[in-house]
Amino acid sequence: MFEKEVEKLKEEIKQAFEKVKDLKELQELKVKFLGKKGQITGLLKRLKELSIEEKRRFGKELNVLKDKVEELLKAKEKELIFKAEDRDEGLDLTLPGRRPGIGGLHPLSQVIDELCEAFTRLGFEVVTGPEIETEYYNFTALNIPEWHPARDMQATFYLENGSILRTHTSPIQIRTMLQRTPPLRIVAPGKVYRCDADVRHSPMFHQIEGLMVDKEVSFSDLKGVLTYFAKEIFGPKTRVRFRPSYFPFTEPSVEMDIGCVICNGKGCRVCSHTGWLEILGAGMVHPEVFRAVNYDTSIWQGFAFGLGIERIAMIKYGIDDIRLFFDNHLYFLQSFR
Ligand code: 2U9
Repeated sequence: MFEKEVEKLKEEIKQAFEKVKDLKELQELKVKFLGKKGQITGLLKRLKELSIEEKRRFGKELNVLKDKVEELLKAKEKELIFKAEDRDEGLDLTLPGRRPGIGGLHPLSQVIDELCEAFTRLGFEVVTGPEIETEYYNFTALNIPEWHPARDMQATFYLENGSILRTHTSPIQIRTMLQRTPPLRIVAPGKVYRCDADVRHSPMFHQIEGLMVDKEVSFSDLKGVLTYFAKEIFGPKTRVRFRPSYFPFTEPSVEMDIGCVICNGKGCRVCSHTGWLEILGAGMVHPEVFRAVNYDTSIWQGFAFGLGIERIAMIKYGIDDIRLFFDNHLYFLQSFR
């Protein structure tokens, strides 16, 4: 009698767990079999009606059955939750969508674009050229003598075939002058290479150089163009000053400073307490350079300038280590988006 009831219950449990469709039904099964008034609980209560031997046998059997039902409940619950997540009702349509990662221009590309746009507004055209150069285009045509320290093995990357990696973008202007006839207004941005590496120097860095050639181009034009550039890039209130300097390819030569953007000219660590930041070199094109490209120096004059992009970007954004531009840490790059 008791045995049959136990067997019947076992069968009922088996079928119930096969049929159960959702978590609500599963909870109902839990109550039905294990609840205070549940079927297993009911049979356990009736054990006292049995003989000692039967009590022992069925007591053990019912406890095993109870454990089994508990196990089945857990397993089925896992299975049903997994299924529910897979179905539509498990999809939370109110969750915000996942945004695709959006790329952005590298800060140096942004500065190059900004500089090119500023000079384009003044009628300059953007030109480019090869990064592997000959000593002639990189040095000789620019009136840089054989003995000049810039030609040193230490400063220049020499390739096995005798070519070099350009140390400035000036060979672009030489090539352009050889291809065209004046008047000329060009800016040449690009990568340049020098054997140098520390917080302020990278073996590869970027320059932009400009060249204007015409019949009447004066030092005043140079000052006007470069003052316009400084105010465009660093703001309309930017002050500039020109100091005499020396470059083999320009005569006379100058360096241009802007009032320190950090301390506003009062003097700080960044400007070495001078109130000024050096940002570019420039000058009137040396007659020897015009002779190298067969431009008649009795007709044509010109000015040229050169500046380092990284230096401009470091000043503009207050960056103190040039290597940050090339480490490509997303956290750094994303702050320029
Ligand atoms: C031609 C004739 C003249 C380009 C010039 C500079 C002065 C200059 C430096 C600035 C910082 C290089 O990046 S840097 O290290 N450049 O000071 N560059 S005049 O003069 C030219 C170029 C081409 C045919």
